[in-house]
Amino acid sequence: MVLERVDLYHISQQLVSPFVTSFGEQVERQCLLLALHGDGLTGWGECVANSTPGYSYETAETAWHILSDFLIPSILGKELNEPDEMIGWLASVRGHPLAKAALDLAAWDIASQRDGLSIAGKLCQTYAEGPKERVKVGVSIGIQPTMDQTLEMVQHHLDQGYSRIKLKIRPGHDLELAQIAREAFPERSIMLDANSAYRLIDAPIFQAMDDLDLLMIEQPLGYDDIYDHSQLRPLIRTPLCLDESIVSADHARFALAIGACDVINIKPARVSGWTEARKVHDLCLANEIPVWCGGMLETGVGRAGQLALASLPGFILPGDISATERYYAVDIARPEFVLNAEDSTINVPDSPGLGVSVDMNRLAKVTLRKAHFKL
Ligand code: OSB
Ligand code: MG
Repeated sequence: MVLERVDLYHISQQLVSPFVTSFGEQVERQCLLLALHGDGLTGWGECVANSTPGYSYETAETAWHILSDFLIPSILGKELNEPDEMIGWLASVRGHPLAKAALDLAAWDIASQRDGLSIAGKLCQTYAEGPKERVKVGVSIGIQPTMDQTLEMVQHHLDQGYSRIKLKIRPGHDLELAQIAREAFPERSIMLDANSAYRLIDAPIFQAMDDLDLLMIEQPLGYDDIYDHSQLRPLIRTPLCLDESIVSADHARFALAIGACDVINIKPARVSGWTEARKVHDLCLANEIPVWCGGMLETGVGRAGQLALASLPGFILPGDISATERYYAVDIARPEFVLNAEDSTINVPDSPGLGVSVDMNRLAKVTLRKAHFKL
């Protein structure tokens, strides 16, 4: 099919509660959405770059620039046969994975619709088994003002049915938090995410967590560092998971080669999209490295994409893919995603493409600016 037109939207949605991490606080969440048109079909993609360069160097502003001035012009008029062709067309731009992932997801959406398959079904065509129908999920809890509020928040999400809790940590808010959480919830699956806030010299903090039976510790050291994680790993007993520092399948290969991690959090956006995310998954599956699908507070568009990815066979750990209501009171996509409380899962969409539709009225209400690109 010929790619004829792209509509680009920069949106801002209020989060139900502020999300605080070691790199900052988010009250509203910005992102870009794009609609890719061809052969009478429309594919949607989400660029998870936010207003500030905290998690990634990309922002909604830089992604707007890269998409409008380089990426979108380079794909208009191209004939798309299979979705994995898209990322190759974007390769002349270095970096900017979050911007690229939006076009990559739209390509998966539109090509899956053409084939009458869900994205999960299309992604899984390369495996003996089909996609999982529901995937295990957990919840990621931002840093709370007090320890009591953290425990209340954990209890609240356990009551809702989430079986895995991730707590954000930062220097000065780490060991004691982990100890208190473990004491309050001795049987629960708890993990920590440091978002790169520590250095190798901080190893004793993580060694002191050895007996807390944590599921894993995510990205304790530098966002662009793989080597020091390989140095930290033999010093601690808690499984080490990488997030920020795995930006491609090659980086995953480097990490495995030097033993830098036990687990990888695969965020499709961070690795330029679903085609590359599946490569990371395949590498990990072949090397018996468990993976899970990370999140960036996605709208329903990105969340549908996360669920499709997490339906692949190697995703055996619960993902950061919570129900819509955990993020937004009202979202731009329908239907909303709900938690199956009995087994802490969310259903993988099974209708063609993403399996969600964008509510154009709602979209208009949250749009800060939009632009249209045609041949
Ligand atoms: O490090 O996993 C992270 C959100 C924004 C940026 C980085 C991260 C996160 C989360 C939230 O932990 C995951 C989610 O529920 O979407
Ligand atoms: Mg993380």
